[in-house]
Amino acid sequence: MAEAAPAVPSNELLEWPKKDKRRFLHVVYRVGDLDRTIKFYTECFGMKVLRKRDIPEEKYSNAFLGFGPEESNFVVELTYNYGVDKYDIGTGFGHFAIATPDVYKLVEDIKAKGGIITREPGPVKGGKTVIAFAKDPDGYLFELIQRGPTPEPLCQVMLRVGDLDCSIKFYEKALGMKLLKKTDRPEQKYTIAMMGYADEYETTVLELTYNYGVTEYTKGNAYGQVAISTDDVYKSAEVVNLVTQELGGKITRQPGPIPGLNTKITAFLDPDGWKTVLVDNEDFLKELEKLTVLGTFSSHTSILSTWIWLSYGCNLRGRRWVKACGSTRRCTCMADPGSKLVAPLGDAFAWFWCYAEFVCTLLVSY
Ligand SMILES: N[C@@H](CCC(=O)N[C@@H](CS)C(=O)NCC(=O)O)C(=O)O
Repeated sequence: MAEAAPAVPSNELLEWPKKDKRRFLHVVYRVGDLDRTIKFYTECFGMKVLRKRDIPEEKYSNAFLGFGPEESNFVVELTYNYGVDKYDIGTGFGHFAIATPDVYKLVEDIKAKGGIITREPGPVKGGKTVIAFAKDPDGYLFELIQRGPTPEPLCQVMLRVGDLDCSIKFYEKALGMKLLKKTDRPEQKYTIAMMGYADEYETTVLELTYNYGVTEYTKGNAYGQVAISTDDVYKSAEVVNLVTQELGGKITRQPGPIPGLNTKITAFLDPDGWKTVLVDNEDFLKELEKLTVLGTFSSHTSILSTWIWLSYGCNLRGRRWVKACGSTRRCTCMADPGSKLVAPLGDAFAWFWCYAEFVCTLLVSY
């Protein structure tokens, strides 16, 4: 009989999230028109489109945008479901935040591009930091926060919670986050907790907001989840499972590879029902590498095919090139007198170019 793997003691298991290699990867949410949102984020916020994908079998498309590459930065993963142009954002989702050295200037630029500012720039009520709020085409709010240059301008995801102490404990224990800052503003009747893995001015953080006396919010169907990296989805899920027994929440997807993609993930809800997905670090990087290889390959392939078509029209007279590729033996001669010399040279050059392209593609890709 096979022996069961020895169970890891729970206090040892609970240490795992703190030792794990974690960072915020992306936030997933739904939009009614991808192009409209892409135009808004690139023109008004200065984000870059990092990649797009279309999954017709599942009737949805994604676009990834951010201020830096996915290998190092937090990005937004926009989801467009075919035919759905409106979503309910609910009352629980708060905002995303963008750090910028000059909120006043950013607000002017956004207005000039026709964007909506819902709160004019100025010090936050009860504090000193200059903020403003912009609304995107689907109604998601973006807090614009004045701060010096930072490697991660996409700096916060704000969610409202019904029991702040319970949520802080959950994100500390289940996800290994640190409580970076807790601010109580009694005059404004709210308390916020910044939760994350490193300095809030250098990386993205989760801002949990408790409004005095409010314990329930609606979730709507627009906001999705944040994705966080891990070195071991299985161990991480065991920890989450333990913590949910104490603090609430539940695992919604058992750890394992996504069929067809092989990236290992696990997903769960926190005590308020906010979803987090943990994604295997190595698998995530492999997925991005595959995309780079495909991208490089397709760009080289298009250079190659452009060259082939140019050659077809101008130099090698196509038929002879086709012959050189071995697909037909019929086209043995060219019309002009010099062809016997030039055409074979052209064929050799075409072959040389094919191989050179292929080798370059491999070198650039790996
Ligand atoms: N009731 C607020 C509490 C959170 C809050 O007020 N946050 C600050 C930013 S940290 C804010 O939005 N202030 C608005 C202002 O200063 O006009 C909510 O649920 O959004």
